[in-house]
Parts: sequence; structure tokens; C-alpha cells
Amino acid sequence: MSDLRIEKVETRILDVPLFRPHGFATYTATAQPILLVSVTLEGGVIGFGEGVVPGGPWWGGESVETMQVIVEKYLAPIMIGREVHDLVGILRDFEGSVANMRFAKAACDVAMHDAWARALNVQVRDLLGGRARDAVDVTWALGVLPLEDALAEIQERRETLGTRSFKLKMGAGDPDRDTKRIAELAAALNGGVGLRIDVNARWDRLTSLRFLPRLADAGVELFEQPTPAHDLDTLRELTTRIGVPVMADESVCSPADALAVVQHKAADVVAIKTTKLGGLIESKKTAAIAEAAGLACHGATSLEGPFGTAASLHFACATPAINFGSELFGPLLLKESYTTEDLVYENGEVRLPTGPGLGLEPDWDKVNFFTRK
Ligand code: MUC
Ligand code: MG
Repeated sequence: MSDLRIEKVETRILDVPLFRPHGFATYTATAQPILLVSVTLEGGVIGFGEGVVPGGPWWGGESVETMQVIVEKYLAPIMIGREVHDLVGILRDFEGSVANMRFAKAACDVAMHDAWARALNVQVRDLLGGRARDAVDVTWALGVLPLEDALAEIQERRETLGTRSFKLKMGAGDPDRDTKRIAELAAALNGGVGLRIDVNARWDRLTSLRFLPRLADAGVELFEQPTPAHDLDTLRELTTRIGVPVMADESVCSPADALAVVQHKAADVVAIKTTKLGGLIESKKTAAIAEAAGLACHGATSLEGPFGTAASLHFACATPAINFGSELFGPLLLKESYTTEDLVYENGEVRLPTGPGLGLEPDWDKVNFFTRK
């Protein structure tokens, strides 16, 4: 017997209500479904990872239901019986059995990192290279909201969390009305906070060329993925023509995608979601490519719960290339979380927890309560 050998892989789907509906371009979420993956080692240590997409399969095609099948039927048998420090060998073998499905692989990658770090009594950050920082700036995302509600939420988050920058979701409905909504909000705030928009790839080239300059005039400081993921020529045109930094999100779901964005000079900033990229190892490679090309990297989110957010936070705190802040606010969007202690948010930042592994423990009463029956 080896203490590091993976004995068991278990999954359960949690449905965790949000404190308010979160409106995306094509879907409004009232709860976040999360696939909680646990990896138990023969020595008794358990590690946790989350399979999470923003609300549902509209973003990248995977859902908690597809992830559960992929993990249970195809990925778990590859992990069971292997020592957890075979991590990169296990990830390579995942590729031999399952193409794509990066969100599902990310949940396993994180659960293995957590178990391995706990077994060694070190932080996940230590396995990723050690300390680059202890906290990271957090942008708050508002979803699609009416003006009054958005203003009230911004005011509240500034006061309680010290938030300095806000992301507004666009792409739902008429672009002209959508743009007016954001311009009115920017005028009402009068420059007091940073504002950025995420169109989730819903506009075409002409719509972008027509409305992004108006948003630039209104003071929006960052455009996230206005146009479709595959269309790097248009993304480059927007990056060079409008004079506001462009962030690639849907366009970068692998290290090879990051290389293509670099080669096309298609963006100024790369959104690194550890979920869409298939976990912490692939995120490291992606960030390294962006860094070598002089692009900034943002610690992005799929609205993970506490374990998934902690994983992205350990990654950001171990990776100097994450030099454009983060949006790691996922647990705060939940009505209630499911760990014994919460991540600490203050002064516009989230702080790395200090315990071994991801630094969080499940609250089993709450986990059981949120588990889909
Ligand atoms: C995305 O595309 O960035 C992150 C925050 C949010 O509101 O949506 C997600 C997904
Ligand atoms: Mg995005």
C-alpha cells in the first residue's frame, strides 16, 4: 500500500442558489450547478475539485451532467490505482481516452492537486511553483441588470468589499439598447470605478465596430470577447482599431489557442479560467505563452464555488503572469457556501487561505443539503 495511491473517485452534483439571478448573453442563472469531485488516497487524505461552467452548457458545451458521466465512466478508472504524484502522466492518459471535455478534466486535476498537497502538508500554491503573491484584486461581475439595480449593487460592493472594478455582461438583446444601458450606468458612476464589458462572443464584426467606440467614449476600459471565438482576424481588428484593451476569453481554451492569439496579435489580455483550460497544469502552460509574448493575463472565473475558486486563487498566487487582477468572486454570488470557513474578501482583494491543499474543508451538512437528489 502507498499512502499516495488513489483509492476512490466520487462525484455528486450540487445545486447552489445564487443570491440574485445572474443574466448572461443567452441565459439567466438562478442557481449554480457544481460537480463536486473527491479523490481519496489510500492514506485517507481526500482532495476536492469542482466541475463548473457559468450557469449551464451555453458557454462551452459541457454541463455538470456531461461532466459527471465523463468523470465516472472514463476519467476515474484512469486515476484509480495510480499514485497521485503521477499527475501529469494521468493527465496525458486522459487525453488518450477523452478528447476536449476540459471542464471535466479540470475538476479531476484540481482534486488531485488538493489531495497531493494535503498528503505532503503543503499548499497547492507550493506545487505550482510557490509564492508570487498572497492576494489578488477582484473585479465584481454584475450580469445583465436594470440600471437602478446595477447602481445599488455597485455601491454596496464598494462599501462592503472595497471593489474597484466591475464587469458588465452584454450581448443579451438589442445592441443599441444594451449600449445605452451601459453608457447611462457609466455616466451615473462618473468615473468612480473601473468598468469593463463581456459580450460573450455574441456580436459580429459590424455590430462591434458600431457599438464598441460608443462604449469607449462612455469610459469602458476593457472589452472582453465581443466576437466569436474562432474569428481571430476580427478580434485583432478590434484590438488595433478602437484603442481600448481587448481580452480574449472564449478564444483561448488551450495553450495552442493562446499561441494562435499571440500569432494573430488578436488581444491585449488573456482570460485564464482554470476550468475551461482543463486545470492548473494547462493553465500554467497557457499563462507562460501569453507572458512570453508580452500579453497580460487575468485570473478569470466560470463562477466556481469555494473549492474551484480557491484552486484558481492558488494558481494566481503562484503565477507572476497573472498581472491583470482577477474576477474570483464566485462564492460571493452563492446565497450560501458549503465550506467550514469562507475565503476572505477585503480591500478589493481575495486572500489566499493558509491551510494545506486548497486550504478549505467541506461543511458536510451543507454539501448534503445542496446535493441533487
Ligand atoms: C465569462 O464569460 O467570463 C464570468 C463572470 C461572469 O459573470 O460570467 C463568467 C463567464
Ligand atoms: Mg468571459
